[in-house]
Amino acid sequence: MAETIFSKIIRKEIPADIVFEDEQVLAFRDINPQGPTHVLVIPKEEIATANDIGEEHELLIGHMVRVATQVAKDEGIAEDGYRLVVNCNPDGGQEVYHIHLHLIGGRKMTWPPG
Ligand code: DGP
Repeated sequence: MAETIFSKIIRKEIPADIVFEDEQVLAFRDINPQGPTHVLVIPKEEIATANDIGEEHELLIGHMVRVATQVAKDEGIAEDGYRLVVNCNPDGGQEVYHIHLHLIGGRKMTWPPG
């Protein structure tokens, strides 16, 4: 896959407001927040889209979800609630082709999404 701007954020070549990092994942604040809390959780491994998740990624994807829920608790939005979103390909609204989990909260959200 072609490298994206998220690879540069992982390598710290461009700045980001990082809220969590370990060997497998990085979590940082979205540059265009859709709520008072909007954090992206990304794997350090380059996986382009949800369609590219293989059996070998199951633990990694589970880890991303657990990190997102821990960040939600750290941000103080867990009890009120939040949304976890993975946009896939053009119809899903994906703009950056390095898979990422959006954690959005701090406001009441509507359903269905637009
Ligand atoms: P998506 O549409 O699901 O591909 O979301 C991509 C998100 O990435 C979008 O909400 C804006 C965010 N984003 C894009 N470039 C940057 C960047 O350079 N820094 C940060 N922090 N976020 C970015």
